[in-house]
Amino acid sequence: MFDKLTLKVRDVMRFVAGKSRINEKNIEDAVDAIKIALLEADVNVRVVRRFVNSTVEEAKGEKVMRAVDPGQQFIKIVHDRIKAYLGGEDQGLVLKSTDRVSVILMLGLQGSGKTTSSAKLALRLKKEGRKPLLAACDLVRPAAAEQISVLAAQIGVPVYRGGEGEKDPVKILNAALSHAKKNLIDTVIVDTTGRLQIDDTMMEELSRIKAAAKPDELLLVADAMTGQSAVDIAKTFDEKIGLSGVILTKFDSDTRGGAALSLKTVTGKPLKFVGTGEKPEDLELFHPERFASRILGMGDVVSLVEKARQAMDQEEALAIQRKILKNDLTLEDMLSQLRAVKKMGSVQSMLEMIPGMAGQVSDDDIEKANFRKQEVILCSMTLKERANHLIIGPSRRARIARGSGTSVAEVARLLKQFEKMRTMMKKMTKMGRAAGGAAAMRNVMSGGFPPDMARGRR
Ligand SMILES: Nc1nc2c(ncn2[C@@H]2O[C@H](COP(=O)(O)OP(=O)(O)O)[C@@H](O)[C@H]2O)c(=O)[nH]1
Ligand SMILES: [Mg+2]
Repeated sequence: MFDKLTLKVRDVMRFVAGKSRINEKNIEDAVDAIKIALLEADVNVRVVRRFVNSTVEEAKGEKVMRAVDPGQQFIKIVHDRIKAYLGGEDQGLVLKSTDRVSVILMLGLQGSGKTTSSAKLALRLKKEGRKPLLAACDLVRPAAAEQISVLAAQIGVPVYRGGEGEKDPVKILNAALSHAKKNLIDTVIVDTTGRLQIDDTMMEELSRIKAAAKPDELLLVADAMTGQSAVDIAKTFDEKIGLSGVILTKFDSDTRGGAALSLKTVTGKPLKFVGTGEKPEDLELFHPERFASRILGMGDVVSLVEKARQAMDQEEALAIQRKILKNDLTLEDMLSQLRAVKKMGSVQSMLEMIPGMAGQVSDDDIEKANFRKQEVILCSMTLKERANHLIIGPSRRARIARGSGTSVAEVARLLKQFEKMRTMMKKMTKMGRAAGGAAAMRNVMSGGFPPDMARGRR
């Protein structure tokens, strides 16, 4: 996600942060480089133009030129602007209280990921303690009802299907709604028919479904990989049907991120969720703040800790969080994190969240990093060694290498990497502590950039 953009923008940021003085020329050069990066990321041209004009204007203002640290000020401006283009604040679902039935209508073209996303949302709501029902209102594709039933069984959510030969989605919808009322269901997620292209028949059918459903949320499901066309589709659906938000799917495969960056400005509709894989768990609430930090290469400790929390049990995650803050992370923690990473699935997405790693890792690097090997090395250490890495001298290193079937160099590399991780955490902590703990860490990420992080030093 945003891989190339992140790399480019980081270069610019590093260049600017290194300047003790900023003049109009510096600013223009920097903004120009960002402009090219944005265009290459397939961001809408008009959006780029607006971004450039407003950033230059603000950056040339008194505040930046006269600031004690103008580089930091400039970076903050870019960060806040990217955050605003990504939609500003987090936008979750707006549903009724659980004593009534809320309806979520899923719209979009065929293959965009509607059915998958319906199941993902259902699972998410179930985890939040709601009682969702999936309504299979895609009657055009023969296998559609079957597909949603399989997914529903997988996540343990009920599904409502019409009878054999039923041709009218509105009938099924109405039946599903009364079924929901009788069965203490509080949220009905309606999967609809998509076509390969927007056409009048589809829009008419959706209008009828909308009128019957009186939805609380009208979500467009669009494929992020289609870039600007996802934004155009959102615009059309909003004009014809009306949307409350967008889910961008296949975010895991979209390296450019142009759709996410253009959507809010072009359509005025918020990006609420992103699909990050094919499994029912692979749906994330979209956090503009965190993505802005990620694009600037600041990593994203908040997401990291939260994601780890899902994979580890709560206790363990809290303990690690506490350790990060106290800076007494051990090799033992590294081992449990490695194992958590394996549980989490995508190593790439995990690494992207680590400060300084964003845009630095390719799949190739991940191969080289060889997580399994690291796990074996860590397992060949004694508990005492894992509790205190400082006792691991040359002879212990040799023993660990022998025991794990690796080389002394590989053991050394792991230890070095661990040191690096600790140093990085220490930097994060310093700024966190100075401003008062973990909550402040979040603030720091949104505003006051610590100088060495913004410079991208590791
Ligand atoms: N990698 C990836 N694949 C996805 C995602 N969402 C959906 N898919 C895949 O896209 C294909 C089409 O999804 P489907 O839900 O059937 O689309 P629909 O026609 O709109 O209902 C399926 O193969 C899904 O597994 C996602 O977020 N990431
Ligand atoms: Mg479908």
